[in-house]
Amino acid sequence: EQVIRLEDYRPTDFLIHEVDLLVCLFEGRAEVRAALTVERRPGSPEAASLSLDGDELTLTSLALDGERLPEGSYEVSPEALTLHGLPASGRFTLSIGTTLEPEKNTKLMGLYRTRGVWCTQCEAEGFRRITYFLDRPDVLATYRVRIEAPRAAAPVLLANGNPVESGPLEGGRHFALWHDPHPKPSYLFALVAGDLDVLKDDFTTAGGRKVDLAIYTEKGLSARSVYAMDALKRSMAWDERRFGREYDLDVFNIVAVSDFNMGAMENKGLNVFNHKYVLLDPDTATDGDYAGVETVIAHEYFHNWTGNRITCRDWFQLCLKEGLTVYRDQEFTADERSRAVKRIASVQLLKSQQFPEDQGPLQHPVRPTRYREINNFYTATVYDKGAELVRMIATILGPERFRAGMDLYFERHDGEAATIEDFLLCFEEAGGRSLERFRLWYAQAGTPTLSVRETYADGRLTLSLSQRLARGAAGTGTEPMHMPVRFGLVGSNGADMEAVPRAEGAKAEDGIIHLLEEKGEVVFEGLPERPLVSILRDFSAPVTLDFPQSREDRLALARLDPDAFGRWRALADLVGETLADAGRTGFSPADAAPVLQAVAAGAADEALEPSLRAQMAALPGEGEIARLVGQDVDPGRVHRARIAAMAELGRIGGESFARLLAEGAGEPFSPAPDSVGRRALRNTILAFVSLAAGDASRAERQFAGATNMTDRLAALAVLAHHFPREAATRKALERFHDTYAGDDLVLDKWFMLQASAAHEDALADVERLAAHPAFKLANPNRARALIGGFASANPLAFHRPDGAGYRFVARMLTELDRLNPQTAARLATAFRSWRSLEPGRRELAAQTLRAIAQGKQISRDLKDIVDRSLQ
Ligand code: HT7
Ligand code: ZN
Repeated sequence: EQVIRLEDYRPTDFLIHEVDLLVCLFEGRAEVRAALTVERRPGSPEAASLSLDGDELTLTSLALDGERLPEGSYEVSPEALTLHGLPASGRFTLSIGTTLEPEKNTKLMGLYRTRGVWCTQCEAEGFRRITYFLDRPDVLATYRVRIEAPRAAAPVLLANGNPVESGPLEGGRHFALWHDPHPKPSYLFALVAGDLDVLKDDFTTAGGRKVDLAIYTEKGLSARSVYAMDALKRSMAWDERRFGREYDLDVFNIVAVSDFNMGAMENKGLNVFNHKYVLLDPDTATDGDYAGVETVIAHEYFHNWTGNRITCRDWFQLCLKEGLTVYRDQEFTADERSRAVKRIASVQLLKSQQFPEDQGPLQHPVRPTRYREINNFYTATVYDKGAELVRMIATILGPERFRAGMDLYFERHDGEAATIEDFLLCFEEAGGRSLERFRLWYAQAGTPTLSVRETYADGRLTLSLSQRLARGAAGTGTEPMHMPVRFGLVGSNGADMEAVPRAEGAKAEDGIIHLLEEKGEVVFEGLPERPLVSILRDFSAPVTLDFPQSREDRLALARLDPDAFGRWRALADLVGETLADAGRTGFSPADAAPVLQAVAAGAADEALEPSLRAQMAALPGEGEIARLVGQDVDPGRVHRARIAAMAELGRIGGESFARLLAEGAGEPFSPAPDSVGRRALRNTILAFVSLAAGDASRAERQFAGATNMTDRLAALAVLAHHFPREAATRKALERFHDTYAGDDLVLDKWFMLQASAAHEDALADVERLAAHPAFKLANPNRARALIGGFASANPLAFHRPDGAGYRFVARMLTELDRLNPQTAARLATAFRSWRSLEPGRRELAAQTLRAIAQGKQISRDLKDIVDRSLQ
């Protein structure tokens, strides 16, 4: 099996300057004619052949400057079209004809058809499924695209860039011509043709360019894209304000489709979205969906500069665009909503998704150095840890110098395919600070442990810090890295103390300790009292914190820390440790009481914004608790411990929770942050209170009376998860299904909710759902709802001690793999933490993984994940 290595990177021997594409769409087939303006790169060998990538293509014609190429001057293999004896200098035109069958393309890469709509997905290597090409990100060309299609099936014809011309053709067909003046790599190519509804608007940039905005959806759904349009306009304005980045075409089009492998795609001027991240209204979408739409709309828009104008030299540099763009979308949400709430949500995501990846067999550095299948590297490490690294650069340099570094990056590399080295150099130059110890973060995989010890006597506080990185599955280095550690010293009055530190082996300035070596020490003198040490504020480095701070100090910080993130972290760490203990040895109400009381107090604290109260109230998920348990995890015990803690919390919250529930009932829906926060708080509490009382009636009432999907689904979740056998639950599930039977996005929720319901009959339920007429394995959202809901969100059932949960998932993945390897591979990562299970389950999981690996027709995507999981 071929391994691609960073060290083997070489520029191409040929440049492609222009691409002229004619795409003719017919029922059942597409014909593509590409005219490529090519030139041998000055200095490259005259004898070098040109090897163009191809995948599942049928070559129908081939010409050089209009002359058919003779036999023997080219070869065609399943992966390439290789041309020999091409001109030594000057530009020449290669004309290539191919045919494809979009209707049969279930991989959803290249040109495919979804609900009658033709659309493309080219990242990472999909363009080679449309025509033969140098399908790699460092080959930048301008594109002119003519689409011809039947007008009835496809009145809307879209491609990248600006529209040039359109008109009728014979036989009920028509055409549209598009031109994108910005040189781009092939992975940003897109076209869409279909019968779509549209929502239109416009935006005028700071420089005075009027941009026509349009969001295309399947028929009858455009009223649901109003919020997405609003999010788009806010994103455009924010990028101008915060980063000085303006949009650069006359149109910006978004198309929402039903069948899509990921969330969305940032194709130049023509973003294609999974409709889950566009379509919303209060009756069908939850507050979480609203947040998701806002984030993904912003993320794809921000790629216009970080990804499109400046792209990646090769796929090893993926974090250059993805980590940076996640950082930018996180900052957007922080500015638009609440900084503390957004930071907590990002840290929760990092810990629940990236930490297990970084601590298990799928570990890889933020910039990997080898891969077998690039699609498997769109990971939490590249995206979310990648964003943390950008955040650390901003922390190290401070806001002004960080902005200067970004400005230099945009100025210096606009129109180029860049590397992480290029990026870091901009910050070193503009920031005037060496990032030598920092750049190791990109190369060294794993979550470092930051140990902190404090001693205090006579007004003198000493903080001793040390860092350690264990070598993991990736086998990368373990050198000390530059760790910015934000901190505060909190007095008993709840205010930060002013204290000037002295440091050795570390630097301390502006509330940040810079740990550059393995060990460092910081001393504060003349303190009026022993402070509460609020460490790693803002989660300023993605580390595991080892700080044996007393429970009393942490409970005090959870009440007093003037930094909202610090309050949450102190409490969340205590809750995590308490539940990890319970997951090892069983839940003890007496041991947990002080911590759960603090949780209830956080939930009730009216000085905090509602979303933050909801975050203070939420308990970590079972996956996160299992990670904290560490070794020999029994997922059944973890589940029982968490449920017991929820019920106990409901008892402790008592009257105060009942009041919160009663006060909010009937609040009208609004997507504004405070309203969202109040719903989140009430719905978190609803589960606690219902469990404490062993009574489903509150949830039943909420379900029946809900005026929005957030409250309706939260109530249904309480019923399905905690009262699975009650007749009321069955009736509610049926009613939900019947009400929304024609709505795919809501039906996904119905599948997901049941797949993730932890109870003894869960596997039988999921098997039944897999045979439900509305279950479609070929639709990624539906497959993710059922298989992902079960394998990743239902640890109790997935990890059944008899291994039947594993075997069910293996069967489904093997079937899915034949249709859509990329989605199958992604879902298979649910097995990634199998080594930390107790021995019985560990062996069964390993057996299942080995059985998948031995499957006769296994794809490269799935095999790569399974092999690496087993290594
Ligand atoms: N850059 C996009 C990644 C993506 C993708 C990758 C592989 C296969 C299908 C895909 N669809 C989208 C999304 C993003 O990060 O913005
Ligand atoms: Zn992205």
